[in-house]
Amino acid sequence: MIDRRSLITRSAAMAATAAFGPRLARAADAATATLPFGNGERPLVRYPQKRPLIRQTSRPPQLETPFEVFDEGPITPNDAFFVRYHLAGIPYDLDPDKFTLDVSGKVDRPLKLSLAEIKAMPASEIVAVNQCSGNSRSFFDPRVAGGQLGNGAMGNARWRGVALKTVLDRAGVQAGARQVTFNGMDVPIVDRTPDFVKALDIDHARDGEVLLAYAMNGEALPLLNGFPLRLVVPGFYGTYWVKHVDEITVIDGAFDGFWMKSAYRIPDTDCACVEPGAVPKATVPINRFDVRSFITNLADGAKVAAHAPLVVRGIAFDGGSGIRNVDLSVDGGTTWQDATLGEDLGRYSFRPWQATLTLPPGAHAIKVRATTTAGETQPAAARWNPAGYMRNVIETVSVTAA
Ligand SMILES: Nc1nc2c(c(=O)[nH]1)N[C@H]1C(S)=C(S)[C@@H](COP(=O)(O)O)O[C@H]1N2
Ligand SMILES: [Mo]
Repeated sequence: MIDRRSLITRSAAMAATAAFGPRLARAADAATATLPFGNGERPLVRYPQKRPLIRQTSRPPQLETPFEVFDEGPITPNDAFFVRYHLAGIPYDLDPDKFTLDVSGKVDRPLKLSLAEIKAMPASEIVAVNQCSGNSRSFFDPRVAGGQLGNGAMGNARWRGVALKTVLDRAGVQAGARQVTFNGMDVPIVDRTPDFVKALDIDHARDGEVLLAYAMNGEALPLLNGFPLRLVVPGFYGTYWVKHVDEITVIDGAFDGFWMKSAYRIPDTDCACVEPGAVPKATVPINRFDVRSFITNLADGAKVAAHAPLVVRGIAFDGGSGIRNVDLSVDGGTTWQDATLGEDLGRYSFRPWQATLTLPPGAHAIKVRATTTAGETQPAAARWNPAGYMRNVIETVSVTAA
């Protein structure tokens, strides 16, 4: 998805960094990526601890992962992991030695835990996909407002931290507790922006899988992915994965802050969809991922060899049932051929898959479809909702064999 010319411009900029230092390099850094939709050109920009990523917005930073990264393997490298913020006041200077996590509300023993105390608690690890609700929003037709994301607002990492349950148990949740709220250290820079606070139901918060993570792929969290501590909610959309989390409050009602009550809501219908352009009658908070699959080694428009084995590979994932199978079709979805699933890193992880096709000369549309162990699969036609969430249509990559 990065065109050749941008790659060249980028290498020139990187060479300039090496030779002249960042100041000159910044001037030379005109690299762009072109996402496959109208007005899809975006600058490739380098932030601290990150390789060049596709910049969607700068204040607050929203950085998308270039899609070819997903072909590097099922784990997304930290320096390529996407970044999404709602608030521009990011805690750039936070001192991990002074960091504390407050746990209060309907608990017997309010806690104030240092990072060292958190790291001294029993650790757990889980491989899980973090995906923004609006991943792939730019492909909605009719188009919808919001960050015009391609398919790169997702990533898969091995998270390490303490189970939220362990911390809540230490605080002693009181009878009548209904939800737990999470607030991070980032702050709005204009008064009218509400602070970013999210809530989970008490049983979900205590399921043992939700983590307070301090490490990602064996390293401290990158600053822009929530250093020093973030919530990891396996199978749930990224909006719940509160970064720089330092305030946890147990409450006896349903939290009604802006980011739960007004934002991040989906139509209350089986498909979380409505007729294109329609306004949903009722909505509920967005929650678990639907199932998706992608081809990662062939870009749209690729030229491939005819009558020769063509390796097609990619990833599939869902909200936690796990992937049962992945199929490919080259006849518009009439017949499907099984792909071989790769390494199983757990039911919340990207599942790699691979297949070999042999194509006659001509134009071909390769479709990929995943099915979960619960029998859920992807729709042939895209669903629509006004916020541009949960896209999971069967993806198609067009290639020419010669
Ligand atoms: N503190 C804080 N946490 C946050 C957000 C935010 O704006 N502030 N955005 C959420 C959203 S919508 C997403 S998709 C994920 C993105 O995680 P990442 O930036 O590590 O990729 O962070 C979530 N956690
Ligand atoms: Mo998001």
